[in-house]
Amino acid sequence: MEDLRNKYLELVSGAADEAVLEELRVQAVGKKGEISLKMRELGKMTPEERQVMGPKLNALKDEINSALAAKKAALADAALDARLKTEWLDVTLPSRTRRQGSIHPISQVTEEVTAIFADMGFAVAEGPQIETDWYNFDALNIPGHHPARAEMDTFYTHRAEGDNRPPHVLRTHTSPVQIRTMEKTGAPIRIICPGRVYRADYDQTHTPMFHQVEGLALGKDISMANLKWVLEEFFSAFFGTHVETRFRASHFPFTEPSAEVDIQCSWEDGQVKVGEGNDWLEVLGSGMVHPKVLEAGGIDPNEYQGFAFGIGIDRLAMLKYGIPDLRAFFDSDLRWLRHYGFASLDQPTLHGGLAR
Ligand code: 2NL
Repeated sequence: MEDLRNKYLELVSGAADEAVLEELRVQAVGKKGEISLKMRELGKMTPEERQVMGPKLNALKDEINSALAAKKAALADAALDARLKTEWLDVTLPSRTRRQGSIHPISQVTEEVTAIFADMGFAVAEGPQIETDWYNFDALNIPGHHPARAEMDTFYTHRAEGDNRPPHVLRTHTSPVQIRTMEKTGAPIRIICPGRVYRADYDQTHTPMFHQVEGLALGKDISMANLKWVLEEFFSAFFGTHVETRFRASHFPFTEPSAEVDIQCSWEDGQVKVGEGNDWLEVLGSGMVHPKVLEAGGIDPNEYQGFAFGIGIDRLAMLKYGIPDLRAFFDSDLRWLRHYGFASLDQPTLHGGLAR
């Protein structure tokens, strides 16, 4: 037994790693280990022999287990020491600079517009970007043969083969949201509908997706005069200076009468400035909601009337922030945005540099 003890204590003390230790444990005190086999022999002994050998074997088993545990701890300590010697950390290094994001000008302008109209009692309404042709066209008194409904101008979805229902469209304006709101809440109504709209158009001044905000005010006696006041109030607040507006007679299928609205501006060295000078810039379409459109929204045109208008948000953003090129919005090139005062710019970072 003394041999057994010496053998295992020596092996344990010389073990190089945990795997070797585990092998030794199995070999010595595992179910079929040497010590365990010896313990099994106890049954064949006389009671006297057993009384001597039993405690001795148990003590040996405990001793080997303790030696295994102690060696395991020693190996772990040594491993940690080795790591501490090779791994090091320079806590005086400056932290990594993190690029700072910033709000996109389209989002910012949408928020600005929303806040100004909210002050005048307009709520925000939203709706689907994939619409039925009823909500996008028919309800707005846009007839089937109207050029806006041609494949050339509008994105249509495809139906499965044999499905003869009319295809859905990517909404070409946010007016469908206004029809849906009329149906849902009835009059009176005071809402704006900002959001993405889609037209099959792509050149220097058009992108297939752009942003629009439409407004709708319905009541017993809402007039063109209210429209003019609301728009002047809006443009003055948005551009931070009094802005004159000019109404020109126009035509839309969904309004009667209809007006295109210009804002006062000056041109200098190819730069446009809003709210001064003697030039005019066309910025929106508007009018009194057509009785057929009210009917389509479930509202009695003999009881209610009101105005509607539509403005391009991208255009507003370009005007306000002097952005001459749509690429700034859609190329995701931060250099463009930064150039126009967006993008995080020159916000100091913790270590005194500028965010890049
Ligand atoms: C434009 C034209 C306009 C409307 C949008 C509208 C919506 C309903 C009923 C009547 Cl539900 N009208 N929206 C009205 C006139 C013009 O937008 O050229 N926008 C840039």
